[in-house]
Amino acid sequence: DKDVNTVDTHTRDVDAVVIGAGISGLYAVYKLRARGMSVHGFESAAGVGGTWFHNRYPGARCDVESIDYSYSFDEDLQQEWTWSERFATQEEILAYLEHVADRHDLRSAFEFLTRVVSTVYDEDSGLWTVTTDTGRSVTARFCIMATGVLSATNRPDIPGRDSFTGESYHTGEWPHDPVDFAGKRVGVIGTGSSGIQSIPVIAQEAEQVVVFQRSPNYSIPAGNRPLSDDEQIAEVKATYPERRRLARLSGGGTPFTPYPKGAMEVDEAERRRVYDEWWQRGGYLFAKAFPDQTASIEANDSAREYVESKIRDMVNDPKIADQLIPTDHPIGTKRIVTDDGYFEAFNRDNVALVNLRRTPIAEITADGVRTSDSHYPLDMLIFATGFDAMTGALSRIDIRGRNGRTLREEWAAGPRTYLGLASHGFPNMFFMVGAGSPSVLANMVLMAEQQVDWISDCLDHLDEHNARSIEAGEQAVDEWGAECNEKAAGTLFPSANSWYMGANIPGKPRVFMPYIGGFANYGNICAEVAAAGYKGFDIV
Ligand code: N01
Repeated sequence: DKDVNTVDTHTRDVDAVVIGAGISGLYAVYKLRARGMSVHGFESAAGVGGTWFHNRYPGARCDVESIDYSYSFDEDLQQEWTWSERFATQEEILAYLEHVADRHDLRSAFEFLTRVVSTVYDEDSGLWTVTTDTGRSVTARFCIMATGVLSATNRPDIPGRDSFTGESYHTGEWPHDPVDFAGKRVGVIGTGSSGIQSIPVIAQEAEQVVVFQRSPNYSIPAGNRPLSDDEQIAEVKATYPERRRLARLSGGGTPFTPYPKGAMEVDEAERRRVYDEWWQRGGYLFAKAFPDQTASIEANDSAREYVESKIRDMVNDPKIADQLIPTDHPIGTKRIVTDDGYFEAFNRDNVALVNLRRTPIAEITADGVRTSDSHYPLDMLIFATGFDAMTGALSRIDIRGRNGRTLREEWAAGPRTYLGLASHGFPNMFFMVGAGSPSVLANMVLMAEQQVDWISDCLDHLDEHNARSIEAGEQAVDEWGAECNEKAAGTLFPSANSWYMGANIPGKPRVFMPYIGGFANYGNICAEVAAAGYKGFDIV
């Protein structure tokens, strides 16, 4: 099996450890090696791919167009690889990442099936000691935390959760062997992106699907289609550099900009025309049709009403439609789901909606789910219950910086970073695509490239100055936190109980975690900090 470890497993010291072999970790290995550094990677899974390794549930796709959700660093790769669909399946994205890993010999850096349990900084030596669940320890000067932002799965503590004796899965830890739904009664808990993508696909095969919905979500049909037109593909490839340039200038890392006027600055007919156009484009980008849509409640209401009427058109039973329409958050302040046939699935005889706001789950039993008014017998129970997002993968590692201070302590009231890249007290440790950066609000692939390129330049700078370490200054962290909060406060996002806010995990601090000032702005700020000699960082 090519996924199994090929690296030598002797303890050795390296220039950098990269934790995680997803999109950002793979590129980090590539780039650091290109600088002549020795790199050792750790990955808890059996292969590369991160998110795309784990999320194999039926219907899993990316909601960013495949031609944009791909690396730009290798022009030959960009020209040679041809995506088969507008929105790629998990399978195709994983095949792509495996191809990239092989093309650049990236697997050889990684020790797979190895989970990092701690990273401890020693001030005297200036080294991090990275220890794994297999008992290995590696020392390194730099630590790149490419641990993913939607990677620590959340199985809520529902009474009786572990007593179910049928098949049980979490969408984010989906098995590699095919799951057979035929003739089975399947319960799905959760109606976020994972639930909404999988429910219509499961419904085609299963005898019955029972959807346990606590909060309805906005979802917009993807408008997916095959990319089989050679002329179109040739056109994209010929204009790739321009497409990437526009993506880097955008708010979200894809080559799209909102309509040039606000939703309330145009008349009803023009507004409708714009919404129609963005509806046709498909998916979550609808949240960005007008620039003020997630900042002004009036603008937001116009988008919400448009989508509500679409949902009513798609669902035959008006009583079911009512329950599928969110009432608890402005549209777009939770990630709008990009679906394929979700609402129509409720027109099928074999799909039932259980509204947990009316009849909450009392317990999970050996053979089903009991709500306050019924027992639903099930053969399979699927947890589409999401993740301890953005900070969960880091807080599951015992990270100790200067003076033995843990990252858990440092971030107890919410993530504290400078530019999302570094934290005070944790020299030579870089966080990839996480809290304090545009992260999940941007195209993850370009996001990862931007940060890794910045880190690589930063390491050049350290070398040029014979510096031993770089650390985020305390004041810079405070100011960046204030900047992130201020940006979020200017939007409607903090009003939603979203995972962006940490609201889905009991006890987690309520802080809007990503930087919402835009992908291009963020890139400019990072570039300015570098140009000013890494202003705000302490370099010694
Ligand atoms: O997770 P979620 P997800 N009892 O947290 C419910 C990306 N992604 O895996 O809202 C009952 O969104 C919870 O209910 P509530 C994307 O960024 C992208 O679906 O807390 N229900 C909610 O309905 C996405 O936003 C794609 O009331 C419980 C659901 O579980 C992010 O990943 C595909 C519960 C969790 O939804 C996470 O998506 C997949 C309980 N105790 C994922 N606890 C693409 O399309 C939780 N829930 C690219």
